[in-house]
Amino acid sequence: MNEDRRRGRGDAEADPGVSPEALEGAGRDDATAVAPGHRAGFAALVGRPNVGKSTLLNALLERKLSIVTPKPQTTRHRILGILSRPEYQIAIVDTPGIHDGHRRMLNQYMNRSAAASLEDADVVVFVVEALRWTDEDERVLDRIRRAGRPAVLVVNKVDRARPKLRLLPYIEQLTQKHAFAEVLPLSAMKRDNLARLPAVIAQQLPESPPLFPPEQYTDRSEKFQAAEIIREKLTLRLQEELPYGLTVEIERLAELEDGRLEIHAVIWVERPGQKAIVIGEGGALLKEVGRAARLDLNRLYGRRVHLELWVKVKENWADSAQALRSFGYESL
Ligand SMILES: Nc1nc2c(ncn2[C@@H]2O[C@H](COP(=O)(O)OP(=O)(O)OP(=O)(O)O)[C@@H](O)[C@H]2O)c(=O)[nH]1
Ligand SMILES: [Mg+2]
Repeated sequence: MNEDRRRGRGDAEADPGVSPEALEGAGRDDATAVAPGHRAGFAALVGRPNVGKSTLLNALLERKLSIVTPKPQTTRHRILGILSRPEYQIAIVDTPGIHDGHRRMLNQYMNRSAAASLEDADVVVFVVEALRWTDEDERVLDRIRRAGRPAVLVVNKVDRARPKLRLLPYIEQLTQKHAFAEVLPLSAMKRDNLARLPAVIAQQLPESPPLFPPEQYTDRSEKFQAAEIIREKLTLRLQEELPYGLTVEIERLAELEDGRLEIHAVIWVERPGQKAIVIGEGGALLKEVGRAARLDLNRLYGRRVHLELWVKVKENWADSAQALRSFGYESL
């Protein structure tokens, strides 16, 4: 690898032996040339629900891109996060947790989109929870075996593992199940042992120039992220089955004369009874959700947001192909 070439302009300027002409040349090279041996490709984060895939994506990108809640089946779409470094570019795909036992069309969509990401990836990052192994994990591993892709095993939530000594036999058992390219115990939440993961993933990618412009960090629009933020706040506050029966649609996004951004969002629920629960006593729950969402939206758009929320009913939308399509759950 040509270290001089990869060195930033700042380093060269600090070197008194470098002429101004040479500095000009170095600047141009850095802007256009791809480092020799540069790697690029797709890495899919897969696993059963709630193991911490979205937390891991956000931690790797050091920004909140994918929503996170303590409830399973939070992520419903593939979400791409792009990590660009001089030596590699990893297109990391967060996927819905692969799950059993739910027969609705929405669940099928979620599982299909996770499976498609797994099959299309250059490398699979199989995320499991430290000291836990369930039938659902086993079935995800089956899919990984069938896809025949190189797989890195991430044992997440090690901060919670007690006693720590049990981690070794746990990991030993998993490595006997499959020939993982690498095994990494870490904590996505605490960022423990996270630093090595990008290079470990990149090692499994083909040599290739970058696939995306270096400044691009996702393929998802701000509008998509806005709807997700509202769904996250609802999911955090609603109990039991309700979060699974709602979806959020941004109906209007417009700039106001005072420079604020006006966002109108519709929260679609499946039954009239659910509407009252989402609104809450005297509108209290909706107000609280709106307040929490607005804080994140201000940050997302870098300016003040005026948010209005409506709750509407579309009977059994999660089982209607047409409704799913219109809400952005593309059929695969
Ligand atoms: N203690 C601990 N909790 C974590 C860690 N990583 C994630 N969590 C928590 O686990 C829960 C689920 O995290 P998510 O990132 O939403 O999990 P997911 O795999 O994306 O879940 P789905 O989208 O439902 O498939 C959240 O409450 C996270 O805060 C970790 O390293 N340690
Ligand atoms: Mg998720």
